[in-house]
Amino acid sequence: MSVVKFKYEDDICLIEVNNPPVNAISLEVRKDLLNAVIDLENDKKIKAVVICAPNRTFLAGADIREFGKNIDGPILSDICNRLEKLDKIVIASLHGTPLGGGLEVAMSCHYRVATPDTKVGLPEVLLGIIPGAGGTQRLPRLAGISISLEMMLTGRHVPASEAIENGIIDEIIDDKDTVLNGIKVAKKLIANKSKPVATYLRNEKFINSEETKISIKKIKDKFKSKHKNLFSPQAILQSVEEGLKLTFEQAIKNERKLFSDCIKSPQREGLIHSFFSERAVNKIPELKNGKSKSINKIGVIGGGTMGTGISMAALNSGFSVVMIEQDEQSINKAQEKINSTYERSVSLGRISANDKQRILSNFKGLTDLNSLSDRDLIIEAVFEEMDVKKEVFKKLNTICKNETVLASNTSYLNVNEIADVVTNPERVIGLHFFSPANIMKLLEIVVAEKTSNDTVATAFSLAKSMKKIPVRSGVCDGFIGNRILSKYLVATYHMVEDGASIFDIDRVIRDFGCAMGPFQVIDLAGGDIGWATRKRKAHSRHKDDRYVEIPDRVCEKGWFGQKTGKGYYLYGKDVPFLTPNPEIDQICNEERKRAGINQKEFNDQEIIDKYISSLVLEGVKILEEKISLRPSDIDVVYINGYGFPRWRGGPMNYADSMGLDKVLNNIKNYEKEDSRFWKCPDLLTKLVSENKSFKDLN
Ligand code: 3H9
Repeated sequence: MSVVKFKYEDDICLIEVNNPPVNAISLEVRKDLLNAVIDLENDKKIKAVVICAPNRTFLAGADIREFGKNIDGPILSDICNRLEKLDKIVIASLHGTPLGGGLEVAMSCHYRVATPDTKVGLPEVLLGIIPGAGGTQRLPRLAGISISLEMMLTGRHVPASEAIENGIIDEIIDDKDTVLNGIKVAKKLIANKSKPVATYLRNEKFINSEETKISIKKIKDKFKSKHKNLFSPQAILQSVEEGLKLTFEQAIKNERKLFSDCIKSPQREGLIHSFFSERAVNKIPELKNGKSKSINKIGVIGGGTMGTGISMAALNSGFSVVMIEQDEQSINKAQEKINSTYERSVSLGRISANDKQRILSNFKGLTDLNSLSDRDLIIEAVFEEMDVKKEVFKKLNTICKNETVLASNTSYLNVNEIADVVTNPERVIGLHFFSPANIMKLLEIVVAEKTSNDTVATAFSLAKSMKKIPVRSGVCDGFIGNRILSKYLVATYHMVEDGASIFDIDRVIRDFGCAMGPFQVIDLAGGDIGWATRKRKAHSRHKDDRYVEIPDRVCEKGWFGQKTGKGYYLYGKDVPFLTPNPEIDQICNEERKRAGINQKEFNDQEIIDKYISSLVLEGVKILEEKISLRPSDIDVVYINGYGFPRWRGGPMNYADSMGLDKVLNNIKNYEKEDSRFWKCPDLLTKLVSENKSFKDLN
């Protein structure tokens, strides 16, 4: 069946696109659209054309799966140019999310009508490319240069009410029937004898003036640090700036060239990998038969940083929340924290005072655990200590309804053990939120041995309501994220003891694109947390494991990072960002001496190689043990929870791009120095011997 259908109503031609799920503009759609335009070029009877896509959404952009493949056939840019030059009025009837190529098609039409809930945008920058079908030239002509650049550099989805103010759409009709909306407008325009006005001729907002230069400079300054390392934002700016000096035709050619450069860039590959990986996380076996329970009332136990963050994440999604703390003083403190966070949002204009009141009307802070008896789901966020957690779950077992889902926000502990204290452990699950839980998108959903499919389905549905990115993890110490983190921190300590400077390591990892270096992260989280974990695990450490004492020496001085004003760096009102603690190097030197290490120098590449190798090494073990279902899930965890650069597609994707043989070779070399830590997993050897990559396992 054809993906583009035609209907005729008197002198109006209706073009309906139907390419589920999101009407992506695939080769087939482009072929059909081009044929339609050719027919219309030769048709003298038709006076108006309506393009719409009556299902889920108007065209949501090019078919991203085609990028990087050699595909012969019409290109969207040419179709848009011909569409725009038709001698009949062409109307785009929009609803849903006309994004990227979808908006570019709409902007080549002569009139745009939209339903009120429509959101438009050019999000190509998020995929490492630029709008390649005239978007960089037509959007500025409709909306002006500043607004267009801001839209293209952020990829933001702009609601219809704003789009009409900016001139991107012409009319909003409060009727969901996108076909009727289009026909209604077509009839009106024919009756008014309106003539088609091509967007490329509308130059009044696209002028190469001094004022324009100043606006562009302001935008460049605003996005400079955000887009450091990124290729496509520069190409977007270049296309617009150069377009100002070129004819429209030349500007389109220039845009096409820049688009092709972006397509070839590894950043495009990394970002598109990230896009599809974030959608693949929902493809898990439990969701095939699991049925989500209805969740309205949530209980949160613990009012610390995690408990308050989780409560706010739930409140923001409209859930009723009861939070439990041990005593009045603690609950008041937690309530005050929540209140002040919303107060700040009001003062920043993010929400209204009424919104705050409405959200907080769903919140109660109490001290009696029995108050949780009516809750549909409870998230425990108490102290990270097995006995404390078990005690809480034992009590919940007697207090809660049988069908209440019981979740633990543990970041390391064994969820099977926690589940065992409950009569029906199939309702127990781990929900590992990341701090601040009301902001961070990642949610590791830890499926224990006896967790039922329905409980898993409920957790995934909760994540969706909270607009989180859920990743399924099996049970192990630290799950996917923290288990890899532990490995990589130890690898980092080894490097430091071997002679690398802490500040060089942080710089190199930041330059690689990570949000922060490992020692900055430790200072932010508090060095005492890792110290407590190291002490907890000391008895289970093998006598032959290499143990570096440098971080312990730092903690023994009471230097826990930001919270104590001193850690690996110094903190304070007048202290510049990233000022090294001058005593750290001395501690490192003393420890190297004590451990009898012959110091060596590390270059930047050696630091990155060890960093990536340690992430991949543990990642592969996690795959072997089936803790993670696929490499791309590990990528999603690292991008959304640990500041790994999205444009590198996550550590496993980056390893693929390096070549797994090179990663294996590095690990084998390190194995010669420390065979316990760097023991090479069989799966990696197997993949290399079969000439495969992690992509093959996704
Ligand atoms: C572009 O247009 C370049 C142009 O300048 C042209 C140059 C020549 N292609 O997100 P969902 C799949 S670049 C292929 O779960 P939602 C997605 O993988 C493009 N597939 O739904 C998923 O598949 P599955 C610019 C796509 O309702 C399914 O559709 N456009 C595409 O939460 C449902 O997706 C964009 O960047 C695509 N373009 O959100 C828009 N889009 O079910 C990207 C989606 O097998 N898309 N899929 O997992 C989005 O932002 C969201 O998907 C959207 C719907 C808001 C549309």
